[in-house]
Amino acid sequence: MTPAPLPPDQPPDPGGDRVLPPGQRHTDKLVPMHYGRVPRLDLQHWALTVGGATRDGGVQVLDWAALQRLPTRTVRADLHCVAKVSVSGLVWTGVPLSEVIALAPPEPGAEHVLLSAAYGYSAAVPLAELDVPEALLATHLDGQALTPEQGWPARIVMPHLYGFKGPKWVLALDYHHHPQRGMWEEHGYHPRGRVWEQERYAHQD
Ligand SMILES: Nc1nc2c(c(=O)[nH]1)N[C@H]1C(S)=C(S)[C@@H](COP(=O)(O)O)O[C@H]1N2
Ligand SMILES: [Mo]
Repeated sequence: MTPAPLPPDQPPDPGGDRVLPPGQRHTDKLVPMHYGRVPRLDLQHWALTVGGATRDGGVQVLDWAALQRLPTRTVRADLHCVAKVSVSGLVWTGVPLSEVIALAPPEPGAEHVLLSAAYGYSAAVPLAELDVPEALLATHLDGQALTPEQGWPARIVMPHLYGFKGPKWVLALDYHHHPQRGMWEEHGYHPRGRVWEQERYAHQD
């Protein structure tokens, strides 16, 4: 997949390269942050499965070839870790999650999503946070294919949410009728995780 160049008219992420969300401090470059080892995936076997409470009750398997047929988008965004460091001005390219949702829509009322990745990492997110134009199934960073440490072949990017909501090495998106708990939510982190509202911990609600 050849990433599209950054459209000149695209505004930067709110706050851009200068203003950080409350409670965050800059760090210079993307330092890979994850639990455990970097999984060894291969494109022959990789797929994103979209399942759970789908409208037609089926499971959509989006393999690498199918992914290449979908439109892409490039988004310039900062990455904000809930542990309070931020990296500015990353340029992500990938398939908008709205396209993925359109391919395999949820059942009416299934408004929660659990995203799962290799080695059991998971993140829970309300469907509405995923179905925004800048939310991506990202395959490229700064015009280059993701490195294994960065989540190759694909990771979820939702610039308005804390980094923990975006699994690297993502494998599944499942719709649910009730809120789920992923790895961080299980430890008291926020069910929605919006950065500009500082939604770090569930007990803030
Ligand atoms: N599979 C997986 N994805 C993950 C994580 C992880 O531990 N495992 N950490 C998350 C967290 S907390 C952050 S801040 C970002 C960090 O992205 P980076 O490693 O590219 O800096 O990845 C997110 N995605
Ligand atoms: Mo993080």
